[in-house]
Amino acid sequence: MRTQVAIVGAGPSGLLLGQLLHKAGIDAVIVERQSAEYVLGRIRAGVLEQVTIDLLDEAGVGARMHKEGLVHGGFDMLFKGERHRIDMNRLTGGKNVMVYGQTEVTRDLMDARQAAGLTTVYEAVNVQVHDFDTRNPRVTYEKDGKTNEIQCDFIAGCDGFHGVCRASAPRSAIREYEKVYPFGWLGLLSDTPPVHEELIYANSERGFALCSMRSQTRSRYYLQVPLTDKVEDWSDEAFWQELRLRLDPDARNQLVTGPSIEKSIAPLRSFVTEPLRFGRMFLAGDAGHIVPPTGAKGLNLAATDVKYLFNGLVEYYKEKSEAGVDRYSELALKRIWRAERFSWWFTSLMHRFPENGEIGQKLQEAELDYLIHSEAGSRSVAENYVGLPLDFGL
Ligand code: RFL
Ligand code: PHB
Repeated sequence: MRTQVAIVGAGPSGLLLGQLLHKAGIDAVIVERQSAEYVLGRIRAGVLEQVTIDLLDEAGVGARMHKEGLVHGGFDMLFKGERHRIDMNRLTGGKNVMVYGQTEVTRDLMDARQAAGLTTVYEAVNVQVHDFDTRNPRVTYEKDGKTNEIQCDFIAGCDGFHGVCRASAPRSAIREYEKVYPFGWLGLLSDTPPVHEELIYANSERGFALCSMRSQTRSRYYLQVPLTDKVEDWSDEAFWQELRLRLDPDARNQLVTGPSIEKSIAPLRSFVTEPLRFGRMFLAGDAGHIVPPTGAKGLNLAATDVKYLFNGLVEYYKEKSEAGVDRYSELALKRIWRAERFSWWFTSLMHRFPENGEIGQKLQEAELDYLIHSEAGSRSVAENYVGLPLDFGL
């Protein structure tokens, strides 16, 4: 089989790139290791920045998001038992975020791909990338016992943190920066009304908690837990009890509990690969970087990587110029490092780090106190949370 762009991975990065390329008349084939149901079963991101919303519109898949997504103009920060609202909308001159789950974004993209009759190979085994240092790269995979080959102009590595693309880049050409945090997030999804109409980020004595949602009737909550904890250690009742203890009295009284639909533990990591281009192979999304989820940046960064890569590919095919693909890595990394900084900072501010001692705790409280009382401090949080514009600082 021959195509212009072979995309490895059918997560949000791969599907969005595929859809944008299709709209621009550029051929792409997607090869995914898992089944479509498995991809849809992963409960992940919930908050979309304006640039991501715009991109989904550009890809022609925004209709359901605008109908069902919840527009949020602020969020609460809870510390020392009190909640303080960050009025993002006012502080950023009218910007908001959209609460709409990654599962739904993925479903909308999958539906659009299917409606357009485009090829996605699911449950591909032993996917490998070859010859990306030449003008004739290839992707091979096994399916139903047969080996298949895709010849292409470019490979887009959209295969997440554990994918094959980054792992196939020559070790001498790659530099990786990593910080692993000494705790994880235990997440619980339930068909219960959210405790509050906006998100609550809580810094409590017992550790961080986040109250988020997927709709007016579906809630998503997270607790900071030690890395040694296992999901099986946490009954639903134990989760709700611990969440109550990390909230303020008002929220505690409002909290509606119920059986979990999903429960999982995710480790927290900051990670960046440089560069994001190896000859004719590019990395986009979690394949190239990971942020801790505290700032809700992972999916949004994946979307903006895809936008920069898409622009470069359009320039290549429509204007016969390599300038855009040549700049991809540099442009994307600028934005990535800014989001890495914010996610690391927000994580450091909101979680408990016993290893930093009492002084660490006092300094954290002083910083929170400064942020909510300073217009400049609050604005800095707000402008990063809603997302920096695509051309910020360029
Ligand atoms: P994905 O979603 O990991 O998709 C990669 C796909 O590649 C496939 N794959 C392969 N396919 C073929 N061959 C191989 N060898 C392959 N290896 C892997 C995988 O099966 C998969 O389908 O990466 P992508 O597309 O770059 O998307 C990134 C986002 O999923 C991620 O950044 C976000 O989920 C992060 N994230 C959040 N981001 C936000 O913007 N806002 C949030 O509120 C937010 N909350 C979160 C999050 C991530 C979380 N977890 C569990 C990591 C909350 C959590 C708990
Ligand atoms: C979520 O709803 O899953 C979510 C929301 C905000 C975050 C992280 C995750 O910062």
